[in-house]
Amino acid sequence: MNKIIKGALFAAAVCIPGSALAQSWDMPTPYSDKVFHTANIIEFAEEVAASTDGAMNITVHSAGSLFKHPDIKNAVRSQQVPIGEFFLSRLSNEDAAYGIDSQPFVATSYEDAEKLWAAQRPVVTELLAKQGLMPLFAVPWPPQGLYTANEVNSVSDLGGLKFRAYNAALEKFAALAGAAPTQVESPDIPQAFATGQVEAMITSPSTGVSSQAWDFVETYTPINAWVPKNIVVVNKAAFDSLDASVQEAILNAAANAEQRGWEMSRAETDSKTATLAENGMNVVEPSAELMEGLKAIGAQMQVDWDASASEDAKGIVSTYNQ
Ligand code: PCA
Repeated sequence: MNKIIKGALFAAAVCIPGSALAQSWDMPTPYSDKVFHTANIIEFAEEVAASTDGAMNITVHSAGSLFKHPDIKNAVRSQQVPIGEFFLSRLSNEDAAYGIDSQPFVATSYEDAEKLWAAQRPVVTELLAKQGLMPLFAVPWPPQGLYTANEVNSVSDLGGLKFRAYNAALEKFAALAGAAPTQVESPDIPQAFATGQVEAMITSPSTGVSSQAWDFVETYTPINAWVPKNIVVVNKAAFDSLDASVQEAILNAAANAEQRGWEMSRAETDSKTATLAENGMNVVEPSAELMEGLKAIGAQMQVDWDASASEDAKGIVSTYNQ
């Protein structure tokens, strides 16, 4: 009897590090496993598990499999899940500050995007804190380019095209160019083209490759119009309930993921554009006329953004322009 009790106690004791104290977090993300953002997040989760000796295990549920993209932020806010990833500028309807990275021709290079994020981060952090959320890291997509069946020489060539959009800013940009925008999540792009729901889009070379754009369009024009970001946020109450050492491990892994993600993104710009060409797409430099027309639309959108922005949001742009 005594022996059995001792045995049971011993078993419980050895279980403690592995199970009794171990935390498991589910993490919904919107994009597929083929996308570098997802690979980066999986590495983040692995680093957290390794550096906490298995005390914190984050399971990544990619491609909108646990929560659909539009629901991820509120799922984290309401503690249905403690952590998640989403496209930051999707929140622009809540505050213009979230959308500045998707405004056409504000920040079009990685250098500018870094400067913009440095200015945007404190404002976004404060806004998210009001909802009990805390940003962990943000990673940009490569600069956004134009996918069409035919060569586009001026804005008028976009007139009437059924255009895939992924947020309000792109919807507006496409509409102002005379196209007909429709919201489609990235995992649904091939289906949307195949069924004729859309016939053109603006997105990164990364998403062009992961959706195999060569199956449905022939031309890629790198207009490099903006450099939008994904953000990973955590529920602050869930984070605060963790041991200090686990919190530190998460923050360290997040800082590493941010740095690694920006490097991955930079590397993808050229490598994925090359993949588009290898698969038969014409990669065409934009004409001066096209760029002029698109920039005029961007300038109009920036006037509207300004009119809808809070003082704090406008402060992002003045800090960025300094
Ligand atoms: N890919 C995502 C967002 C921006 C990008 O490059 C998409 O197309 O949905």
